[in-house]
Amino acid sequence: MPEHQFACPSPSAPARTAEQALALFEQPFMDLLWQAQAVHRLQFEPNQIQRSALFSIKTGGCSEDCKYCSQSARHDTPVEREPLKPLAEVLAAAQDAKAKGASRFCMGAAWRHPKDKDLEQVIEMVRAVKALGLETCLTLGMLQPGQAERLKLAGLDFYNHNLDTAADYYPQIVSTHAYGDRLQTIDQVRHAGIKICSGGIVGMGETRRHRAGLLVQFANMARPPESVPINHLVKVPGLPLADAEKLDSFEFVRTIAVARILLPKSRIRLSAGRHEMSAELQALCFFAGANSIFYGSDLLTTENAAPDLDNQLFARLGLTPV
Ligand code: SAM
Ligand code: DTB
Ligand code: SF4
Repeated sequence: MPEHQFACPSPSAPARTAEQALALFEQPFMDLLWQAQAVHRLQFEPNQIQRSALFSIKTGGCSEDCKYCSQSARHDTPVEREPLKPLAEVLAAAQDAKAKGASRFCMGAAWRHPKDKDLEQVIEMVRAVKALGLETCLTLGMLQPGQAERLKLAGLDFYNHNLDTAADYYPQIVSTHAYGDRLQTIDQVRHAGIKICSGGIVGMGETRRHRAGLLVQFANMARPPESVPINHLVKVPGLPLADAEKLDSFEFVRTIAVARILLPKSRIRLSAGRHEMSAELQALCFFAGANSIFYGSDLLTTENAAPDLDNQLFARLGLTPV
């Protein structure tokens, strides 16, 4: 079976095909949004949004060549390398995020994979952040056998590891690791009993079929990710994708809606790129089924929408935090 087909379709649901997902995309916009909103209301409280704070615990200097990433050592971007942050700094950021209203704290490191000695320090961070009463999430790159189990023992709630795009487009975006490596880490996380956060990026020059292919990968997992971040490419100067054509906003909303329909039980997170989106576009994304955001003035190396503006938007739309 080629790698981009489905390793483990759910025993209870028939495998979805990219053609079926494309048919969803191709519906009239209003029909698609109506359907997505109906699915959303069956599974979730319709006016509640979950908020995750994001914090870079180790920045830049990554060995990988992901064309969208400002932290790759292979691209000449304005990002300065920084070593693993001390525990006290991470804890202060987590306390601040909690005070502002985040329910989850996601710590990201620009690694191909964590070394065992680094993992020991990260485990201390997970323990300390959890003790504040926050949910914890890590994104550290690929995991070696046994590492997911150590993170589970430390009490980690979520591990983020995105597939980013369809399997057949991935080699055009990353050459230093393979799609199969990403799938393997996701499998290890699932088997260790940690919840999965996995999504992708749009606006990288991919086709609608690629966007459909990414979503179908998740839909056909035996247990789809609990959390699915949909990022819009942030065009950092110096990236190989810095001049990628902007994705049409309605196509972005369609992607959220198809994600909601194919992944009815997953929280869909309106992720990177929100800074550039109008309040009206974000409201359409929420109507299409997005029910989570990254909350806080920074993402990893780029700006996020300001928390004050987010809170004003929530008030205008009658949305409440989880
Ligand atoms: N190194 C780890 C990895 O690759 O999984 C964790 C960090 S990596 C920055 C996490 C995710 O951020 C990527 O998988 C990608 O989806 C997202 N991301 C990175 N740069 C981005 C950008 N310029 N625009 C939108 N999303 C981006
Ligand atoms: C995810 O899907 N998006 C976040 C998080 N998971 C780690 C990262 C977004 C990064 C945006 C570009 C930057 O700030 O470097
Ligand atoms: Fe960026 Fe992660 Fe790729 Fe490294 S592995 S270049 S941090 S996306």
